[in-house]
Amino acid sequence: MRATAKAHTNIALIKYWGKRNEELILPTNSNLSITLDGFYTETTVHFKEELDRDVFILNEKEISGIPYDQVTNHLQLFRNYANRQGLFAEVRSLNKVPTAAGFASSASGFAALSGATAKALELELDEPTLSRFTRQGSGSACRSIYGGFVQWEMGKLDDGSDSYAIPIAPQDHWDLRVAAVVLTAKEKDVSSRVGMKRTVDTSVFYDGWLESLPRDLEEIKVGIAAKDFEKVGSIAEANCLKMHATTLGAIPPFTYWQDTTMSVMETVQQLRKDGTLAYFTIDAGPNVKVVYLPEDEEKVLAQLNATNGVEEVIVSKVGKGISYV
Ligand code: 2P0
Repeated sequence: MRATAKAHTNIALIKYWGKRNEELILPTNSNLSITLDGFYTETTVHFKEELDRDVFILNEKEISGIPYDQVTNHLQLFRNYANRQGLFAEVRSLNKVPTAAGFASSASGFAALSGATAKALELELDEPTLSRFTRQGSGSACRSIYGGFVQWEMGKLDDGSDSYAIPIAPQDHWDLRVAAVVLTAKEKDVSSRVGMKRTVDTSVFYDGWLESLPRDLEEIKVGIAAKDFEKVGSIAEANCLKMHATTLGAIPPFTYWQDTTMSVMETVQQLRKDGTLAYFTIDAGPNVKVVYLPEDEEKVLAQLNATNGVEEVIVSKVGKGISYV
């Protein structure tokens, strides 16, 4: 009873920023991402009769504490579903997501864990069901089941059965590039889980954020279908700015930006003034991701690398969905 799955991380163009149910991980809004080929997790799950507890090995090191608890809780969802209580697993993960790049490895991590666990238990889950399971490990991970352009449906039901990812356009629909701009990093002091909760509970700007989302989502999908880069990029950049604005209205207020974050934002805006279409987006950390078209790669990378505080720029193409090794 053993299987290996590989899943890629993703970057949201329309952000998930808040939960309506924290235990089931149900979001306050539908959101949309691109799966990236540059960063992935490969996980082998091996259920063994002789184990009396789960074992989690990440990058060759045995893990304990909160990450172990998250993995074993996630395995428990599948054990309950398969009616295999008392059957434990050795989980071995290799993470090709440099933490410095500011991508949550939880997205590729929980997607690969879910895929490998379901396969090892011979569950034959369809993709929406697999996405629903994955969502309960980490919200953004439910989008990493699919390649290309992916929407996470917020759903309406209390039990979460209608909250899962759906593919919007496949990997080969559109050759976009995403540069992960790694900055000289300081410690991140508000995790995304804590940050989004504080924002939902206290931000005076949260209602405005929520109100603006359905239109952003509809419009960006029109842009993706038409491959209208200016439309898609400008909606994504504005959506990111609105998400980050909500943190300034929280009590106590906070921001994920550093001075160098703003330097990169300025570089991107200057590129546009000079006639090159490029747009930024930022998650719950200081690093910036820049979306651009392949023909502009040389110009975009030169300007990003010349920006103060930039340590490294890592380029991704649009990636594929979960696969089994
Ligand atoms: C996103 N982020 O849509 C947003 C944008 C960060 C900013 O999803 O609590 O690790 O595990 O569901 O998915 C990061 O949060 O949070 C995230 P949990 P997750 O990509």
